[in-house]
Amino acid sequence: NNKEMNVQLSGMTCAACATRIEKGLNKMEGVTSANVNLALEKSTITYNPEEVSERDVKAKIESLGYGVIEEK
Ligand code: 9UX
Repeated sequence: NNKEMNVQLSGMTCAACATRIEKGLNKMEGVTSANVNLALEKSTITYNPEEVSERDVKAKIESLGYGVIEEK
């Protein structure tokens, strides 16, 4: 069963940034959909937890050069 996660982002400065993150996440094994809202600096990612973890997804965002805001 797929799960959904919401990640608050930082570091996006243009619309292409949002697209870069979406493309990067969408090509990960186990990610079924990734949507980034530039204005809200939020992303919603649907993934299969048997194939990829929340931590992997966040690490990918960081490897693309953007920040992940940890919620408390
Ligand atoms: Mo353009 Mo957004 O280089 O980083 S994609 S500002």
